[in-house]
Amino acid sequence: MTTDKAALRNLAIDVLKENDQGDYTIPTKGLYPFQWNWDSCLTALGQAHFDEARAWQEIETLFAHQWPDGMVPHIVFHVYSDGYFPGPDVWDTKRPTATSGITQPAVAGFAVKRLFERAKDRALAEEKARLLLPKIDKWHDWFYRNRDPRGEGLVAILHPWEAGRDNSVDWDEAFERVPTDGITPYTRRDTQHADPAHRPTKAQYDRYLWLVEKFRSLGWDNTRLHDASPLQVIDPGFNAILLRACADLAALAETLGETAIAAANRARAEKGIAALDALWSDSHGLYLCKDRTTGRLIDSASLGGMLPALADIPASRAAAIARTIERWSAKVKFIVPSQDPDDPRFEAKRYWRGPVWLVTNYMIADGLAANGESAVAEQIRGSSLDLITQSGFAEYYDPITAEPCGGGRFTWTAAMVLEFLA
Ligand code: 9YW
Repeated sequence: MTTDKAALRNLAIDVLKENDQGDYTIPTKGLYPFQWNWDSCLTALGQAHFDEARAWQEIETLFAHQWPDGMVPHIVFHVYSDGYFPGPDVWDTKRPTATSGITQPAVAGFAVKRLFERAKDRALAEEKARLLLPKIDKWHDWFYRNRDPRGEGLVAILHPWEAGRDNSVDWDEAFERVPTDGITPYTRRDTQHADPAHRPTKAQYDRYLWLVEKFRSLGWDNTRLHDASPLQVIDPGFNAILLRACADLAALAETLGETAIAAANRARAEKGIAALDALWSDSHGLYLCKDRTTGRLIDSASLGGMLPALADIPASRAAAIARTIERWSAKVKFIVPSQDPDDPRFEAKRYWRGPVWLVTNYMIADGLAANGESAVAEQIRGSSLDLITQSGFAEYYDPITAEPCGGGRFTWTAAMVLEFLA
């Protein structure tokens, strides 16, 4: 593929337009035919480079499906398609428009502040930011009420799909406690669209489904799910994204004169940043997940532990993360791999157990650049664009060979290219 910036930009815009359904965008045709939560918020950043109104619409559509309790679901099933499993009938959340029953990383606050700051159409930006502000605040409040019931300052994910890093090594240990007996027999669809060797295993899928069926049996009542779930993991990446979103929402609210929203989100961010430090691992040079059910840190060095670069962590921690990336980059050709390449559980092509993803690259690079680690940030950006020119707009890439993996013509990958080129 071309290395010419303008040509690359146009190719990225083509991917976004191809997957555009009018007021929301699907991640890719075939494999993922609905609207995904964090995909949409990051996609909006790309769309804003050529159509600001369309970018705002993307996030507005997502929030139109916010649950009455404040949760923003991870999938909105706008139009029925049997190409994806588990579909709306399995989730059975009984929403007016079908949605899944779990959430995803809270990038909305971060994306909306960024859209607002860059907007050329100031009147539109103010109108949309005012509309979204209370909704995002309600979502943040939902997180701490339902996923941090004892007020520790950090929230737990109850399902690997919530973290957005479905089959990461991070969940292996906790997954051993999730049973598989009694699940309804099912047929996967993902392995019909993508190479099964690049996807989660059957043992993992069985557990994904057991959790869905468990939560469904509790009527998707979020006041009950946390304590009932055998999987409660405090993911530093997930928390850091939420904490950055809280800080960004506080700043945006301040600008718009919404002082109560500003104060609430600033307090969440400050408490969470202080609590996050307990997840730091000196030996790995990054943050680790904590298993809330055992109270122990999980010994897995993944990119989830580097995403805190995006939040307001101490500069010394950000610098240590940059050094860890330098160490990892000596072992693979393209960064940032989703797992430490020296870890025996590393798998170069299997989804979140090794491959490089442009969205996580974007967030890590952004955080490192803001912390003065511009050389490593630039290295991540360079690697990302090299992968595109060698292998196109794939879902994810083998960090050793650059082989494109998963789905093709992928929306958020293209959106991140527009960001990296800007
Ligand atoms: C699934 C859409 C989603 C992403 C997730 C990623 C994958 C598969 O694709 O999930 O079935 O939900 O892991 O982060 O949002 O691109």
